[in-house]
Amino acid sequence: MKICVVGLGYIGLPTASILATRGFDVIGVDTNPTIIDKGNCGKTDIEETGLSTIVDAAAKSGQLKCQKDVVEADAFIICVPTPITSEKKADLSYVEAAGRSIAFKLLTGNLVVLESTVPPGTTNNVLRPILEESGLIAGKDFHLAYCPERILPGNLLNELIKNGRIIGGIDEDSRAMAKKIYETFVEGNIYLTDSTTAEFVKLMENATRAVNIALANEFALVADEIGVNVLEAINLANKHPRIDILHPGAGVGGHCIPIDPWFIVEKSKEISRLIPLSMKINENMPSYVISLILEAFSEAEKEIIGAKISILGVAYKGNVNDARESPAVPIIQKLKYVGAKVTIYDPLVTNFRFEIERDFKKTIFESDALIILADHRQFKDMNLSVIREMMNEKPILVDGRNIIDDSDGFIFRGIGR
Ligand code: SAJ
Repeated sequence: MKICVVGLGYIGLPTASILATRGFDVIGVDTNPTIIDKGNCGKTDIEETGLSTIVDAAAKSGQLKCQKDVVEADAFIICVPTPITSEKKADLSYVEAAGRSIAFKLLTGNLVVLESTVPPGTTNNVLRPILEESGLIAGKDFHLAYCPERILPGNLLNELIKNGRIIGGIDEDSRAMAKKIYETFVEGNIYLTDSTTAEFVKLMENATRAVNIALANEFALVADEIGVNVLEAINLANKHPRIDILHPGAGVGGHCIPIDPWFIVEKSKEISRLIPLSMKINENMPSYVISLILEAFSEAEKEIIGAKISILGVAYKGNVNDARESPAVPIIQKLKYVGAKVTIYDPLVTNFRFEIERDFKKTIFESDALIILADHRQFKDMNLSVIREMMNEKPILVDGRNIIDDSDGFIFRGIGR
C-alpha cells in the first residue's frame, strides 16, 4: 500500500517514518527543500529521543522518499500547520492547499486522513468540497477521516506509538480503512467516531489543559495578593483524592495550548465564556512577570535602564528546543523597550528571534537580575551561591517557573510566592 504524507513537520515526519518502518511505501511531501533533502538522507532537526533512528531506518530501507509534489497513492495523510490569525481564527490555508494538491491525484477507492488541528466541521465542510473538485464523491468514490495527533513534545515517539487514537470517519468504510493503517503502529486503543466529534475531542483536550493552567495561574495571583505561598497551598490541596492543580508559570507557549482552544471560540462566540477568559489569563502572565521584575528592582533600589538582565531559558517549556509562542518573547521585548541590557541563554534552543549567548558564565557575569523562563533541568541544578558571587550587588532572581527552593542572598520573586 502506498501512503502519501503531506507536511513533514513535527507530526508528519515521524508518522511517515513509522509507516515506512511498518512496510508501507511512503512518499513524504513538503514545500521546504531542506526538509526534503534531510529526510531523503534519513536526517531531521527535530530533537526527540529515538526519532533520528527511525527516520534513518525509513530512508535507508527505501520505504520513505521525500519530495515536493503529491503523487498518486492509496492513502493521503495531511499533517500541515494550522496557525492562528490576528482575529484568533484558524488559518486553514495550508489544509486547503494540501487538499487541492491531493484532489489532482485522487483516484476511486483512495482514503484521505486529516491530522492537523482544526475547528469542528472542517473535514466535512472545508476539506471535503475541495477534494470533491476532483469529480469524485466522498463516501461513495473515496474515503475521508479525521485523526488528531496527541503527541506531547519531548516524548514524541513514545506517545506516537503508545497513545490511544480517535478516528473520525465521514462513514463506516472511511473509519475502517483509516483504522487499518493506524493499527499497524498504534499500541493504544483506537476509538471510532464521526469527523466533527473527533475534531471537537482534540480541541476539548487542549482547552481543558489551558483552562486548568489558567486556574493555577489565577490561584498564584490570589496567593500573592493574600500573602500565601501558592506552591505550599497547591501541594496541600492536591492531597485531596480528586484534586490535581497544575503549575502556575510565566506564561503558556507551544504550538497547541495557546492556539487550539480559540478554534472552539471561533465556532461558538456567543456561548464560550470560560475558554476565552482562561486564554486571556494565561496571555497576561508575561505582563505579570514584568511587574515582578519591576517590583524587585524597586526593592533593590536599582534602575532598570541600563541594568544587565539575564534571561535563563526561552524554550516554551522545560527540556525542549522549541521556542514557538514562547512567553519569553513578550518579556524580552518589554525589557528591551524599557532600556534594560538583555542577555539571553538557553542550552537547547538554537532558532530564536533574538541572539542567544552560548556561554552560561558570560550570561550571568556582572548581571543585575536572573529571570528563569523555562524549567530546563540545567536550571534546577544551578549552584546559586556561586552564581550570586559572579553577579552585581543586590542580585535579583525572578523564578518564572517556580523551580528554585532556596533563594538566599537574592531579592527574590516567584509566581505566587
Ligand atoms: N504550562 C504551565 N503550567 C502547567 C503545564 C504547562 O504553565 O502546569 C505551560 C508550559 O510551560 C508550556 C505550555 O503550558 O508553555 C504548554 O505545555 P504543555 O506541556 O501543557 O503542552 P504541549 O504544548 O507541550 O503539548 C500539548 C499536550 N497536551 C496536553 O498535555 C493536554 C499534548 O498531549 C498535545 O498533543 C499537544 O499539546 C498538541 O499537539 O496539541
